[in-house]
Amino acid sequence: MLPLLTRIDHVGIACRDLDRAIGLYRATFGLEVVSLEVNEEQGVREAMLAVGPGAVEAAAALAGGRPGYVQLLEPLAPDTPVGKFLARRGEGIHHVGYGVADIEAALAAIGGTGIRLLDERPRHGSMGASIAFLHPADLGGVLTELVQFVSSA
Ligand code: V0V
Ligand code: CO
Repeated sequence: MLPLLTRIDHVGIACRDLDRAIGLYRATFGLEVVSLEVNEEQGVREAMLAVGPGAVEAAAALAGGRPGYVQLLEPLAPDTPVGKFLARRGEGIHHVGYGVADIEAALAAIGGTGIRLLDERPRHGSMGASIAFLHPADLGGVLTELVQFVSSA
């Protein structure tokens, strides 16, 4: 069961203009968008940019079908988690997402330590993953996301 966190899945970055942010990461680092989604429940339009050697292909062997990502997040409205974050702190790192093997078991274990769960049950995340958030005030000011990726293979 331990350690609960199997890998770093993504770094979530809040931005005001998603297309501009994608352009910046492409021009600066040569990163490409592998998924672009609107997630109404989370209040975001988000892009996943794969990071790593031969990111998408090589990751099949390295990380069970999922490489590391930069997740660029644009709010759908001001009254959303990312919209409020931008108003309060401006653009920048919003959260860190970690891979877990079994998100229900991880939530039960982490909840048992007293860390506040923002999601008692997993929700729908990017590229078909199951996700759940942990309260930043209980984790040194870092909004932390658990990600269980279910391979379609
Ligand atoms: C807010 N705070 C943060 C924070 N957002 N601290 C660190 N990192 C963040 N991202 C702090 C804020 O500075 C305040 O601290 C306090 O929390 C309350 O802030 P607030 O503006 O009143 O915001 P709340 O309380 O309405 O909501 C904050 C939380 C909320 C974290 C509870 O944003 C939330 O539930 N987030 C989880 C969902 C989410 O973020 N979804 C978007 C990503 P002080 O000043 O009181 O000390 S979606 C995603 O990643 C997907 C789809 C995916 O990966 O697949
Ligand atoms: Co995320």
